[in-house]
Amino acid sequence: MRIDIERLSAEIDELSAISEWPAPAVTRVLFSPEDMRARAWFVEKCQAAGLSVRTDAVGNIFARREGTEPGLRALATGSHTDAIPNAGKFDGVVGVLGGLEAIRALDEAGHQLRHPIELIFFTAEEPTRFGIGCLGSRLLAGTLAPDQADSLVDRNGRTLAELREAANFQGALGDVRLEPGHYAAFLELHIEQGPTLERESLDIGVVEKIAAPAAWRVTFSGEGGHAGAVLMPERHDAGLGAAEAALALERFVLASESPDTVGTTGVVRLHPGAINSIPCEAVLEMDIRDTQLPSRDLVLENLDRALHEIAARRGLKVAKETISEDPPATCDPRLLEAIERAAAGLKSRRMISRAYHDSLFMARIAPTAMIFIPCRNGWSHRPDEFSSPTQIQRGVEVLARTLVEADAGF
Ligand code: HGY
Ligand code: MN
Ligand code: MN
Repeated sequence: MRIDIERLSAEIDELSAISEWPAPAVTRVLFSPEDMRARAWFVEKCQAAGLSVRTDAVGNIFARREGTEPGLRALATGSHTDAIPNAGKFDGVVGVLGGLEAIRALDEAGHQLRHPIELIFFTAEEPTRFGIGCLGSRLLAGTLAPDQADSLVDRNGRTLAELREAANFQGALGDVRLEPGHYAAFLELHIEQGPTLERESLDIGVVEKIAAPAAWRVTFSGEGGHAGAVLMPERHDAGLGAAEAALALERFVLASESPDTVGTTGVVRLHPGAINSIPCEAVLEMDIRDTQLPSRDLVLENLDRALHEIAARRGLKVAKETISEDPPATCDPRLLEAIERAAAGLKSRRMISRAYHDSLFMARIAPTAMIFIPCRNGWSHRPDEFSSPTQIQRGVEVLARTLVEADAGF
């Protein structure tokens, strides 16, 4: 079997050019013109490979090839191509286009799988549009109520329902859900988005556990006022409440016993956002994770208390909205062994994923595992994110071989 890395590298570059931001940055947000162009481009590629394609009501795309034994449940692989602002060109894309290349390589080698194979392009793994990550895979796994999803609102006040209708994603969100057992197994190839594999000069990461993200939206409200006229003792500055909250999050995370506890205040919006106006409102979006739930939830408990203490002391109102609080996912032991067999001859190790992925939700409905490849300095979510053609080729080869292993064993 031969992985055509020249073809795959050219496709990764072609897709990266469909971006709202100029190269080397990639930005491709759900429902943007770039997202829609990328979807059309991807469907054409799948059809050219002889796959039948369907799109569900939230825009998940399924490209399918039948197997030699009708009636067997499909094997599935896939990832996402949406990209946060100022991102790189490999996050998610390696799993989508690498999955396509694995299917083509098996086909070109004349290897017909017993099971049908489905390549999944998940809608909105990134939280950029609505603040919640893994929108497509949450709905597939049935962990997000369809009407709650349809009423998600973006910063321009447009709902998912409106935007998906405008994008011509047909059908009711309630029809997106797949029953547990729908797939025989799910595999996702992804860049590590961390430094471990490169630091230890390894080729393949066999992911056993996927960290659980919690995402909060916190709004402080104060009186605002003239930056010159209101003396300091009379102020109720929402911006400073927000600043204290972000530092409190850092304090609680650093105090955690678990080295895997991380916390980020990635969004801060001040209103009205004028240099000479005391912020009357500050909206924070806070991301807190760990693979150990108790460590993560202790941070959440402390943070919740601190938010109310800061607000009381500063004469502010505070409102906290839980965007998501998910449990970590454990990958299927049989698939982990299959990946290790497929990676024979390469240097691999078992590891956890600190980033979340669509596999976090696919693990709710199918035996699931992830294959990591190294990325330079562990960098991701930045334009200089990079994995070499050789690293990508090895990852795709291991994915293809693992599909063959799963085809025999599941
Ligand atoms: O944030 C994450 O972990 C993923 O890259 N969306
Ligand atoms: Mn990402
Ligand atoms: Mn990703």
